[in-house]
Amino acid sequence: AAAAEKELENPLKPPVEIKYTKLLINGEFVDSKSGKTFATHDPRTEEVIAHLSEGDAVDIDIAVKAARKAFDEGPWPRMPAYERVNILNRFADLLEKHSEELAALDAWDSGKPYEQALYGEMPGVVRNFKYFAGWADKIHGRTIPTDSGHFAYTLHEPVGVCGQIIPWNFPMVMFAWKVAPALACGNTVVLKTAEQTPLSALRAGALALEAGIPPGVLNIVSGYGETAGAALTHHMDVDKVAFTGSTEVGKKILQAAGKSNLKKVTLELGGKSPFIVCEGADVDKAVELSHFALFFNQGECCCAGSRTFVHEKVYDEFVEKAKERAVKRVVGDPFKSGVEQGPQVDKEQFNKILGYIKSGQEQGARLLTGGSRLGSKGYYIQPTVFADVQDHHQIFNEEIFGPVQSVTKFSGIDEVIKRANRTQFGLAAGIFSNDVNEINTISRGLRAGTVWVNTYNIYDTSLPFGGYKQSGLGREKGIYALENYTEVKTVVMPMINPAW
Ligand code: TXE
Repeated sequence: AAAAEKELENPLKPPVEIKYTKLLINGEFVDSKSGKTFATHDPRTEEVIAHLSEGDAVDIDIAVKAARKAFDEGPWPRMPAYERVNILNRFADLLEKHSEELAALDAWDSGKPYEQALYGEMPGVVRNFKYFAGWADKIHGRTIPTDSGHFAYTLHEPVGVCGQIIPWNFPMVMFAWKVAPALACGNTVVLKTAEQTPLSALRAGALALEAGIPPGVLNIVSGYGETAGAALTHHMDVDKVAFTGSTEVGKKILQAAGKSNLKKVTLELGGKSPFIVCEGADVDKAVELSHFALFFNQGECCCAGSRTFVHEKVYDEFVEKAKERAVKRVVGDPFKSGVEQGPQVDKEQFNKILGYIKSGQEQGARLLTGGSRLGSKGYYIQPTVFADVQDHHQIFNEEIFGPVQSVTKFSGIDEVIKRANRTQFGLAAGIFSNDVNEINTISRGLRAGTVWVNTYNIYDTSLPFGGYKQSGLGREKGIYALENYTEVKTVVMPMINPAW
């Protein structure tokens, strides 16, 4: 039997009032020009939480104009960098102060456990802003010797107006990964949030104003991808687009940049990350870590360890224990303490996941536990484990983005490296081993942007994150993120300037 929804004592009741539902443009909360609204839903009940102003191409254009003005004429890019440091630190402090409220909005809107949002995600959000605030006055170029005897140096200048499009799986974290480096480098931003989770960013936007971020520097437009999102990517006056979402839409964004003004693009896309359990592994620990690698955040994680490769020597024991662990997973109301897994974000994702589960069964993978929805209300799915999954199975190749673990057997290191790399994706990977030679060989052999060894889901602000192959373009976070948000200007002059 799959894990039953457990009724837990001590329901969390965070203070959560929805104060902001309009678009944030030029320092003010305004209605969309069309007057249209859209609803965001509670995935626990499928009921409407709130109606929000729905931005489209017209509103995006107004927001881009505001961002352009703030960039061309406003104080933000030209103030002493130390002032930006102070303002961004103040913003970080306000985010910290309002952590409970922001975490509650994210849990409500997305279905993620409130405790995870509050204790697991909000500290990283705050740290992100502090980290990039720390960079804001340390961005500088080089003095470069030349053959021609000229005096030459580089300036690292902000790119300009940045369009940023984020998904729904980590609303506040994605907000931080995108907005913090862009603002630290002196850019202005038009952020398009995901239609499923628009609430927290607007609240954070109000805090940005309170912190002293000038009008027009951070604009937030709620709305749909095909309208507001696409308008941002096609806009002739947007200098850069940063996107996190599906590989399918990532390709559209690159095309839009090519068709419009060749705006710079960074993409963080889907994944099908391998988690490799080697032969000498402690099976109990390997089971726990691989469980966390896949099931974290309802499996709605771009770097979910969604292909579990287990060495044949430990395979049978692993499979049995992976099933037991999934059965024990606590699924339930994200506002109850101790809940590990809430509902999936929306009906579309819910149906997509159930479709993959069906496909796994039809193609002959062995269903160990789970396999259907949990309860009759809300988008809850039973933690599901398949064993004996084969390389050609659909569930082994496509991103499920749900609580479905696929376990397969391997017998040698060369074999597992080859099979792990046989995918269009290359976002992340996990290795579980106590043999340093094995660890070194596999980590060098894998084509993936992050390799976690005997750990998983570590997202320090200082660590670059991004994908090989169709998992993306560029790296976010850490010092690497600064390159996305700066242009390099080379200045050359004679060493001794001629008298005019
Ligand atoms: O993604 P979309 P969806 C994967 C995951 C999931 C699948 C579909 O496999 O099941 O994608 O999810 C905006 N121009 N990931 O449909 O559509 C959209 O409004 C510009 C992985 O939610 O890519 C939202 O803000 N923007 C992922 C954002 O793009 C467009 C996280 C993401 O939505 C657009 C989410 C367009 N034409 C899903 N169409 C990750 N890498 O973590 C949509 N958008």
